[in-house]
Amino acid sequence: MSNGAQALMKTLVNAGIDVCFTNPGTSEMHFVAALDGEPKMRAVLALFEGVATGAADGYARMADKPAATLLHLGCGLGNGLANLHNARKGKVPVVNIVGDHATYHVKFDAQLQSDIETVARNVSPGFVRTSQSTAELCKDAVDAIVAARGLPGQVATLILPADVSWGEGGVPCALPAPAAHAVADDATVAAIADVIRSGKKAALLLGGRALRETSLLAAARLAAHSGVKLLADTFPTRIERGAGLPPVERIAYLAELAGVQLADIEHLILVDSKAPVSFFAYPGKKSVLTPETCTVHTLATPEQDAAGSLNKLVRALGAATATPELQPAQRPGSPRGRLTAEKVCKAVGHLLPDNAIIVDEAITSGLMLPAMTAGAPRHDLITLTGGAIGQGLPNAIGAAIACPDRPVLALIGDGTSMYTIQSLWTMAREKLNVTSIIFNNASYSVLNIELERVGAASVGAKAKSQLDLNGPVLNFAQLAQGMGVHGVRVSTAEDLVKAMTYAFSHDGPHLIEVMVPESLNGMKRKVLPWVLRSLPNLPLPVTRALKRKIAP
Ligand SMILES: Cc1ncc(C[n+]2csc(CCOP(=O)(O)OP(=O)(O)O)c2C)c(N)n1
Ligand SMILES: [Mg+2]
Repeated sequence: MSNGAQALMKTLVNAGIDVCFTNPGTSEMHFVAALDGEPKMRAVLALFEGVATGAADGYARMADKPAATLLHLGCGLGNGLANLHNARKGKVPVVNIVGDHATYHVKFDAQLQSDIETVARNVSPGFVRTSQSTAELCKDAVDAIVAARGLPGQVATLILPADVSWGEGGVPCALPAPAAHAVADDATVAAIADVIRSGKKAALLLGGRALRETSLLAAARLAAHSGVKLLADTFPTRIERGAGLPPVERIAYLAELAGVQLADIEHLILVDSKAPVSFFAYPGKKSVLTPETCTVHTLATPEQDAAGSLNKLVRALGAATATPELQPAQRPGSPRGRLTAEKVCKAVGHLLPDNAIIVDEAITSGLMLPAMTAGAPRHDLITLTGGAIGQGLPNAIGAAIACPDRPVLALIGDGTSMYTIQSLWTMAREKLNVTSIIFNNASYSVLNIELERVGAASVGAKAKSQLDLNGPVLNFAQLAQGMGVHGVRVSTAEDLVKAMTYAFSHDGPHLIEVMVPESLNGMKRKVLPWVLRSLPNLPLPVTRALKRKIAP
């Protein structure tokens, strides 16, 4: 005879969910106790819920299946919200198990009583359920897992009252076979094939799963055969790139630069993506980034099989034998001298190990990363899908657990790293092969740029100090050591190369704090808004050259 928690544990493991990122409390104690009876479940403690949820996100991006989180009531779930938001935007499957008070205790409005479902709905609109009985619990769990791992993936939240968890009579349930995913129908493929044949300027915008190898190769065949341009979402959930894979240009973060990329596109064909809009609204600027003359088509929705749909289009156009353009292997040389963010990106391109996973939350310090790593050995790149910072370090935990044989390199801004810095402790405890590079520019640098761009009237000392991390300057090498992670601080390219070489050849987590000036400071920061404003009035070749300079 099992209690609810034991049966739930079996159900999860039988469904292939064998990692759970936890931050438990009293209402989750039976679930915690059930861990001992289930050797197949790996439980990973995080010291803040945002670490647990971000780790589950990073895990699923790399494992292509969900992990579970174990969170403590509404407040624990709320602490984990930002990274669940990023998972939702990235269409990443996550199964939240949120403990709750016993059903009969709710009416007393005890200290931790809160409306969990309302918190959950924000990030798991497709599945929120409070399980009502031990007998039904595992059926509820199966429904949550099915919801999470469908296409598109989503965050599913199962709320587990303590008495449902400790009650006897739990019955493990099995998962139904996964549903087959539809490919684009014949009419859609024929219509898009006609658009491409028309000779008008067309681009494929690839997002979601369309940024994996099979889809990329199909898209590159279409590009080689018919001249369609390949574009990728600004912030991919996971993109496979590097030497031997088709290169794809990502839509720029800065709306003005995205405008340059899309200026002459007459037909934009979406593949598991959506028509691009600017990250924020700015006074007097458009939200929609496609030109008014551009028609948007959908080859495959996020519910559909992107690779299957692309290959169907390849066949329709007779492009199956076209030779896709592949990125040649090429690395930048070793950087020298006083560090800048660009030199750090150069060192990454110079040294990136084979088959690495890069987590990019470097914000302004990562501007040169795509160009510097374009021809590096094949790797996966994970990015900040939902714009809620504090994702990178937790994602690195999840990626390292999903892929224990692959090196993980997390490139993180100093500001963003502090949202979920507790990640370092979990990395140490789990002995994960993660190298974190923290860009210490002592600033929320990007917000200085945004301050200029939104056209805020006058900017005084009090305003500026809200974006400044200069007093006291954080010491990340020491923070790392305090959490059991080997940490060093470097200021020169030579020391960085040494530290990276050491980190890549020694197991366990490493942190390298790079002391860098802001990428866009002084003159560059002053000129940028002016350059961006003038782009629409310049000839296209000039704007393209400027785009390459600012964000290659
Ligand atoms: C959850 C959340 N809080 C706040 C912000 C606003 N925000 C965006 S970037 C940023 C600072 C990033 O600073 P840092 O990581 O140091 O990168 P830098 O700009 O210096 O390159 C902040 C506070 C956000 N995007 N998400
Ligand atoms: Mg910074």
